Amino acid sequence: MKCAITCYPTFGGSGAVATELAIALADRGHCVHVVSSERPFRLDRWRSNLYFHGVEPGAYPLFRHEQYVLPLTNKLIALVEEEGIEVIHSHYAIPHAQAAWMAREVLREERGIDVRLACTLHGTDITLVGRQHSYYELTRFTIAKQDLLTAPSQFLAHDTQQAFHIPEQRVEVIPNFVDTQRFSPTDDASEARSALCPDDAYLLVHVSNFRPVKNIDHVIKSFAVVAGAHPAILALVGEGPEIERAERMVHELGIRDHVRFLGREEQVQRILQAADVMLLPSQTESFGLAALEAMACGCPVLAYRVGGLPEVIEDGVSGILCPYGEDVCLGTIALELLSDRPRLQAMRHAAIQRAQGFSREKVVHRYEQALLQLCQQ
Ligand code: GMT
Repeated sequence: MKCAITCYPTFGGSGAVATELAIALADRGHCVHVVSSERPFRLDRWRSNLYFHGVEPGAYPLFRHEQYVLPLTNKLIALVEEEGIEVIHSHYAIPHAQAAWMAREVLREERGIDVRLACTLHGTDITLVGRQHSYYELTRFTIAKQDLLTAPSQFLAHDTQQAFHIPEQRVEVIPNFVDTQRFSPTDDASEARSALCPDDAYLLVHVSNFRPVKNIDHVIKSFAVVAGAHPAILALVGEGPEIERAERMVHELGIRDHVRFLGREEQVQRILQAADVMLLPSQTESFGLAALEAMACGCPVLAYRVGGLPEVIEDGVSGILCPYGEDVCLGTIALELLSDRPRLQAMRHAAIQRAQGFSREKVVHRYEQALLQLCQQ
C-alpha cells in the first residue's frame, strides 16, 4: 500500500499517533509519506520506505495570514500523482480532512485519479473546535466525505455521531496505542528520580500541551494537597499557552521549590518510569494517550471520569477516576494512594497489564487491515 499521512507536528497525541503509525506501517512494508508543516516530534527513526514532506506556508504581502491549507492541498495532489498514493490518512479533522477532500476533488475531476480518504478524529477537532460556528459546516461536510472515519474511543465515536449527524457505525473505533518496548517499566529509574527529587519525596508528573482543556490549575491545586502533607515534587512536562499561568500559580501557592518545569521532553518515558503517579484532571480527553504511556511505564494515572478515559483506566484497579471538578479530592486520593505502598504497587502492575492491551502490534494491525480494505474497494 502507498499511503500519505498528514498530521500536526507539534507535541501532542494526534501527531504522536500519526507518526508512530507511519513508522509501524513502513515496518510492515508499506510505502508511507508523512506530510506536515514541520517534521513531527516523534519522527525520529528512518526507514527506506518512509518519507517526510514539509509544507511551506504560503506568504505574500497581500495575505494578512500565512496560508497552510492551500499549500498542503497542492502537496497532496502532487504526491498522489507523482508517487501513486492510494490513500490519504488525515489525523485531526481540521484542516487535514478538508485539504485531503479538496485534493481528491481536483484529482478526480482533472486527472481521473480516485484516491481513497481516511480520517482519524482525535478529540478537540470534534469536542471543541469543530463545533464552533466558524468551523462546523465544513467539518461536518468533509468528515462525511471520508471513506473511512476512525476515533480512538467509543466516547468520541458517539460524540461525533451526535454532534455531526453522522450515521451510527460510520465511525470505527480503533484505540490509540503505545510502543511497549519504549514505554516500559524499569527497575533502574534511580538516576532520573534522583535528578528530579530527594529520596524521601513522592514524585508526581503531568504531561500535556498545556492548553486550557488540560486544567493545569487543577493539577497544581491537587498537587498542593499532597505537598502540604509529605515531601513531594511535581514534574510538569510539555509546553503550551498555560505555562505562564502555572508558573504564577505555584509562586502564589508558595510551592515553587516543589515544582519542576521540564518543558518539551523527547525521552518522556524516563520521567514516567521514575514517577509515582500521573495527574491528568482534564476537562475532557477523547482517549488520553499521555495516560496510556504513563501506565505502560508503571505509573498509575489519577484523572476525572470524563470522555474516553474510563475506556483506558479501570477505576480503582489500574488508576483512579474522580468526579469532575474535585481537585482537592483528587489531591487527597493521590496522597492516600502514595502513602499506601502495597496498593500503589498493585496499581502499578495493573496499569502495566492494562497498557499491554493497547500495544502497538495489536492496534496497528487493525489500522493496516482497515486501510488495505479501503484500497481494495
Ligand atoms: O484534540 C486535541 O486536543 C489534540 C490532540 C493532540 O494532538 O494532542 O489530543 C487528542 O488526541 C489524542 C490522540 O488521539 C488523545 O489521546 C487526547 O485525549 C485528545 N485530547 C483531547 O481530547 C483533549
